[in-house]
Amino acid sequence: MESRAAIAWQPGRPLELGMVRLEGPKAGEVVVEIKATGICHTDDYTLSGADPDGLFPSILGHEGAGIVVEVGREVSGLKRGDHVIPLYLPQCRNCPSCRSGKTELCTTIRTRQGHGVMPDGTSRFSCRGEPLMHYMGCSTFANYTVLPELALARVRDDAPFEKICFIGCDVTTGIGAVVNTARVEAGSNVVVFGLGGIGLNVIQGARLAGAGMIIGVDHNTARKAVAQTLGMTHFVNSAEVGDDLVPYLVGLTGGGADYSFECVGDVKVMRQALECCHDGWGVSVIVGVAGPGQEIATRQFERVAGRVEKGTAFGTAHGRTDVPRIVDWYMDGMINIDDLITHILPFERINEGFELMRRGESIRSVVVY
Ligand code: NAD
Ligand code: AHE
Ligand code: ZN
Repeated sequence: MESRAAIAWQPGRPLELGMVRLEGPKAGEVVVEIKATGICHTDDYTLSGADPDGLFPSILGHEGAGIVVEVGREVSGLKRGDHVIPLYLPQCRNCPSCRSGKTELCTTIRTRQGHGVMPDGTSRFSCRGEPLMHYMGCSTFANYTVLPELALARVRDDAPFEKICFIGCDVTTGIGAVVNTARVEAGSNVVVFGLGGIGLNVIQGARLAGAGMIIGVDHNTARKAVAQTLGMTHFVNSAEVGDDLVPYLVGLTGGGADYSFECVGDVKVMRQALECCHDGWGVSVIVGVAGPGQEIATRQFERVAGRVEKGTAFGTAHGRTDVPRIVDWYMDGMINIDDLITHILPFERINEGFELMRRGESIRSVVVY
């Protein structure tokens, strides 16, 4: 079949819109008509050429929502017409990692996804006879895409695609970082570095967890108002505080944060996030993705003093189980997605969505097909 797609032919160049060929589903696979997709910072990281795992030419996009239009043989849990959210971290429920219950990093098809191909080692996309690579196993910048059944979360039919696509990455990652990775307890003091799509979802996760102080740190004061509506209790302008940021935060929290979250992708901020934690028990969660090969510098004493650093991918969520629940939370009014989607653009304006993100003018742009 034919699919409209935004093709990343080369790093550092705008996406080229055109028609691509999509092969039908193989065993265990499903064709999804993508109705809406968010543009995530990570898509831009890969498009920039900085991502060591980036492959070209490819079809980017990993934050989508759509409808199943065709199922391959051996697909047992999905049928035509089901509403789904693609999962860049699948959940097979059977590999050693899934069975451990300790990690979200399902290993069944991870290597293939990282290499831009489907589980059988081939791509389903091509353009003028040239194969195009899949991206994070999702490729939601095409209005028809193929995914393995185990990389799709089935969700309720009445949830709006242009809102719930955001749950395919930032919402689940941000809220999951709080409730799954850190397991923040009620009354805890929380510091959130970076108030973009991720940090704002960490803030609403902290509110859901019943955190006490929820401190947001950013140099972009335009994020203060929306962060307050989501539950931020204190705003710290990192540009104004400057080099004294860590002691300032330790003072503000009365000894250090119980939990901090790095939602920027900057190794210097990761250091600040660790060092502003309370000694003896403070936990710092790294959500941001820094440049290739970068290292976090800190005094080893920070660890001796009991501060702990953890990372999280997709908020330590088990996608097929957790994503439908988060869709319910949105539909029940427990979480706010509407105020975070600042721009809804037609597919033809997808490159404008990248520009809005680079200029810090959007929180999240969503493209509808
Ligand atoms: P974003 O660009 O929308 O937001 C980043 C925010 O950080 C902005 O508000 C910016 O003003 C602020 N900022 C920049 N420098 C700062 C500094 N020195 N101190 C404080 N604030 C600063 O990005 P996003 O979409 O929220 O994503 C954040 C990071 O999370 C990215 O690195 C992204 O790739 C990563 N990410 C990780 C996962 C995961 O599973 N681990 C999932 C999605 C995104
Ligand atoms: N390829 C990058 C790392 C990218 C990365 O960390 N990706 C996150 C998701 S970001 C979504 O916006 C992730 O979940 N990774 C898990 C995995 O299995 O890769 C680099 O810098 O090397
Ligand atoms: Zn993402």
